[in-house]
Formats: sequence, C-alpha cells, structure tokens
Amino acid sequence: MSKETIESQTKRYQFLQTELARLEHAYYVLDDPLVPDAEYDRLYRELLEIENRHPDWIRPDSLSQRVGGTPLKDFASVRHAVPMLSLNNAFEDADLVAFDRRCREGLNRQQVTYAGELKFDGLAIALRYERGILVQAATRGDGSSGEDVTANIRTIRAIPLKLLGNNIPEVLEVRGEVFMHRHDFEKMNQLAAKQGEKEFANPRNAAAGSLRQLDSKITAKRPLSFFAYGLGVLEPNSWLPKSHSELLDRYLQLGLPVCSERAVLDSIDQLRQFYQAIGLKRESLPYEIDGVVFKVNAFSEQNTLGFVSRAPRFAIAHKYPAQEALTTVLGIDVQVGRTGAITPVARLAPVEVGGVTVTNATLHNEDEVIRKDVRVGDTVSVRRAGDVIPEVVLVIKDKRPKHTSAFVMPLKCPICGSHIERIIDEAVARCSGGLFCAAQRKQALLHFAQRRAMDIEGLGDKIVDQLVDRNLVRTPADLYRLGFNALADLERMGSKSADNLLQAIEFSKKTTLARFIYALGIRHVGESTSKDLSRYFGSMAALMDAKLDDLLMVNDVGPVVANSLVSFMSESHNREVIEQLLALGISLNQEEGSVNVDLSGLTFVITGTLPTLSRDDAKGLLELAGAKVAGSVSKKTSYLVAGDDAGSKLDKALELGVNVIDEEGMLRLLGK
Ligand code: D41
Repeated sequence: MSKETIESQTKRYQFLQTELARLEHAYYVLDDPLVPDAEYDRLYRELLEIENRHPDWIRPDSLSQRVGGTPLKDFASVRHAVPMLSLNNAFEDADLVAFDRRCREGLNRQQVTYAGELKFDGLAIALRYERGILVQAATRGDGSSGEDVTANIRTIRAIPLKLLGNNIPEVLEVRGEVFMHRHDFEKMNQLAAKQGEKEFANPRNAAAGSLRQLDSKITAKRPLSFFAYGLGVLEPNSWLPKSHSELLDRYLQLGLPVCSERAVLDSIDQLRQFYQAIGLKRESLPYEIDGVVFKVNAFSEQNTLGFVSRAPRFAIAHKYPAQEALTTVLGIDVQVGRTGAITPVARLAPVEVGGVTVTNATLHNEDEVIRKDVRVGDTVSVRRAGDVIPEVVLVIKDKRPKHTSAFVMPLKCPICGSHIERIIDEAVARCSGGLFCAAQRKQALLHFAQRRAMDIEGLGDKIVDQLVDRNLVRTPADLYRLGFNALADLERMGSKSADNLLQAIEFSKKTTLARFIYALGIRHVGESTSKDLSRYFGSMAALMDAKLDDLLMVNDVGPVVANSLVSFMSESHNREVIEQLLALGISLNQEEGSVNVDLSGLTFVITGTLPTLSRDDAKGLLELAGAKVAGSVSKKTSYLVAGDDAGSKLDKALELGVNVIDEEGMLRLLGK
C-alpha cells in the first residue's frame, strides 16, 4: 500500500473514532441522537473494516473494543483505595429534619446548602480513568473491595471509554450507578420469555445479573445504562471543584452521563419539596428510583462533617415507600369483567405495600399464572406502583410448601356456569354467557352508572349486587323502572338513601349523546371515541344505522372499533335496550353546555384544585372547544390552568415559560 493511502487511512480511522464517540455520546449520554441509526451503523462498519486490514492499529480504547475477548474464569478482586461508603436512610420527615439539624450544628451554621439528586435503584460502580482512558471498573462489593468488572462495564455505551475535552485529571475514579431503563428491561424480559429463558423480577436484578456475567458478550446484549454521582480517587487534587453540584457539571463536560433531575437546595423546606416533586413523577421516570439523596454541597463542609462508621454524615437517602412486599397466596379465584374477560386473582394474606394494605393481586391471565407458576400456599412478591392494580411479580420457589398443585383455569364461569372460551391468539379467556352472566350484568351496570358515563351517584357495587341478585334489574333500562319500595327494601338502604338514589337516577336522564354512547359499554368504545362518534353522527338514530364504511370515516375509528360497533348494533336485544332507555325519557343533548369559541390547536394542562370546577369538568369544557388537554407540562403546552396547591407542574411551566392562567382566565378564553 502506498504511503499516501496509509496516511489517508490513518486520518480516516482517527476521524471515525472521534466521530463515533461523538455520536455515541449524543445518543447515550445526552439522549439526543445526531444521525439516524443506519448512518451510525455505516460508520461503525467502516471502522471495523479498517481494523480488519490493520489489526495493529487497534487500541484498547477503540470503540470496537467494547466487547472483549474470552470469558473470565472468575472476577478478580479490587481493593478500593478510597472506601465506597454506604448511605444513611431517612424514612420519614423527622429523619430529614434531624439530618439537617446535625449538618447545621456540625458546621455551626444557620443554613446549609445541599445538592439534591435521585437515588437510582441499580448497582454502585467505580470507574477508574487514567489520563482520560477507562482502565478499570469495579463493583462496590463490601465497600472495601469489590470485583473487577472492567470487561462488562466497557460494553455499556453510556460509559465513555475515553473522556472528552482538555480538563482531564491524571487519575479520576468516577462513582455511580449501573441500571436498566424500564422499557429496556421489559423488552429484554419479553425476549427472554420468547426464547424460554429466565426472566428477571425487576430492572435492578436484571442490571445486577447482567454485570455478573463472566462472558462480556452476554453483558453486551443487555441494555445497561449508567449515571455518575460520586468521586473516589483523584489526582491531582487541585482539579476538584468547590462543590458536588459543580463536580457533576464537570462530569458532563467530560462526556459522563449525569441525571438532569438534580437541584441545589437551601432549606429543609426545599429538601421536602424536592422529595415531593420527585415522588409525584417517580412512576413516570424512565427508570426506577427508590428515593432521593441529599448531600451537603460544599466539599469543604463535607470534610468538616466527616463519617460515622461506614456512612458519611454529610449525605442522606430519603426513601420512598417500597413498592414490593412478600406475602402468601391464600387462594386463586377468577373474576368476570364487563366484557366477560376472565381474570385470575390471587387472594393474599394482608400485606402493606407502598402505604396501602393489599389483599388481592391480579394475575392478568391464564398464561401469566402458568408462566409464573403461582400456586396456593406460595410466597410471592407483590408489587403496587402508583394507582395501578397490585400484581404478583414472582414466586419465591425456595419457600414453596410440599404438595401444591399448579393452577388450572376453570372450564365454566364461576358465576353463571356458561363455558369459558379462549380464542386462539388471544391472551384473555371469556365467559360466553354475555348478559346472561350476572357478573357481566353487574359490571355493565356499574359502568353505565359511573361518573364519566350516566353519572348516577350512589349506585355502587353493593347496591348493584343486590339489584341483580334479586332480579330487580337485568338491563340498564330496568334502572329507570325502579320504584321507591324496591329500593328502600334493599340492605343498607334507608328511605333517605332510596330517595336520593331515585333522584340521582332521574337526574341522569338529562345527559349527552357522548356520555350515553360511552355508558353502553361497547367493546373498544372508550370515552374519547364516544365523543368523536357523538360529534360525527349527532344522534343515536344515526349511530344505530351506521354502516362499517360510515364508521370508518370517524376520527380515530379503525376496523376494530368499527366492527365492534356494528356487531353491537346488530344484536336486537341491544337495540331494544337503547330504544327502551330513550322511551323512558333519556334525553340526549349534542354537547355539554354551549361553546362558541374554537381553541383547536391549543394544548392545556390542568393542575391543583380549581375554585368552582372539578378538573374533569374543566377538561370537558376545553375539549368541547376543540382544545387538547394533556397530563404533563412540556414546551408544547399552550396554557397551564393552575388552581390551589398546584405543585411540580406549576414549577415546570414557570421554568419553561408556559402561560399560566387560573380558572377565571380559562373561562374567559372559553368566552364565558
Ligand atoms: O443513586 C444512588 N444510588 C446514589 C448512591 C447516589 N445518588 N449517591 C450516592 N452517594 C454516595 C456517597 C455520598 C457515599 C458518595 C450513593 C452512594 N453513596 C451509595 N451507593 C451505594 C452505596 C452507597
């Protein structure tokens, strides 16, 4: 090869190394991809081709060397020159107050500045960079020594093999957490299930299991990530900025990933607010956290405070309530839903999860029970996150008692005895009884009466159970034929409540077309589809006569929804119920209230308590005017409607410069 070609190839090779590092940094650290994946792949392949021709050019920090050679026999042990300490925990406000008091007293100051950050639920790791090159990675182990997991850590794309910029110390030991994003975890588990491999219980276990692989080729296939939050060895010490928050800024400049959910806080009130604000968005974060961490911000003050045994006095983790707990399965029942869907449910010995006592947990469907192999008598881990229904995550197989038997799906509906059918390719088994099945009738009535549908206040499950069991009500139309005596005769029903319920039933007659459509409980027809249908057809008669092609003309209505509507309307008993309801005096207005303004194209977010309207009502008014109402504030939000006790959404809106209005301002926009 000529000298020029070699020279130009060396240049090209160097260019590819820098360019690929820049693209990986943008993608994995900044979450802001610069080019399509295919373009990255093309450059990466070119790099591999050059290395193929010139194996002697390959250096350990080449991006091609993320996945190393042969599997290890064992992990070597690494002594931490600076011990990896643990964090003290605060479980309640008083612990936090005591922490702040100790810091102020220890520093002899009225007020201390803290850095607030997230407590990631992963594995603590130390990364040693010498002259900017990653040379070693070790787990925390017992804090004094851990395991050498360099080969595995090198496969993590968020971790730079080489630091960026000019301000690089001789030796820098970055400490942080290796973790897995929720969606990566789910994808990985789905793949594992498909291939008949073991699934992990949660992202933390998945991250730990992936790092513990002796073959880094396996780790390379696991979607791990990393956030930096601490410092070990540093040479020279003069490189050190004055505070923790500045250290993290400096890390970002070096190309290290640092979580952007962090703040500098000046008072116990601000610590509390940070804890609360992060708590509100905990479930919507793309990764799991188990708390927040507060650290005295100035390093000089951290030094003054020092350590007690193995934990620093200058830092504390304020934990959120655990979302998982162990308990035992007392029984497995099946429940019948409104559309006949059969859901296996585990009856549990009562256990407190995230501050609530849980006695039932969903097992989703037959396949799930079989896959997890949940049995009566088993010890299981139960998870309850946010407002979602508690679920059984996994069985602790070691604790299984002798003589248990696997779950078998019943062949007959436990309520009506109709056979249970399961359509091929569908996960859900259904009771074939339809409205003959009392369970389905009950669910259908509860749905009909719910607030967002016909809004019959006081018609709860206890009453519906009795009405159906005594055969007083078979269809929604029967509700409007109920008399005082029938109601007053029910258990837990005085004459006052019977009166109130009758009145609520009467009031519900005045409703809107959209609510009525939604109330019918047609499969796949939710609230928003009902609104679209109401707007398009304008009357019940038109909707009842609609053909498949007419339905497909409606906004957001696809074949599944359209077919479901056609099949519902083709059942004569459904048409009869609708006609009876209308004959019994249900009156359908096209829309709620009257609106003359057009707010289409605008996006609103509502937060806090409004003085006169409920949030649902405010949402309804805005949607009627064509506006979109979203759940979270972003740059795209046109207005935030803020009431009393508006929390983090208000902060976010102010930060992003989003217009903030109150209820009055909103009503003015609506021309009211
Ligand atoms: O996110 C975390 N898990 C986290 C862990 C964090 N944000 N900060 C931490 N800071 C420390 C000190 C203050 C001791 C440097 C930590 C940990 N330690 C830690 N992780 C595991 C043991 C200790």
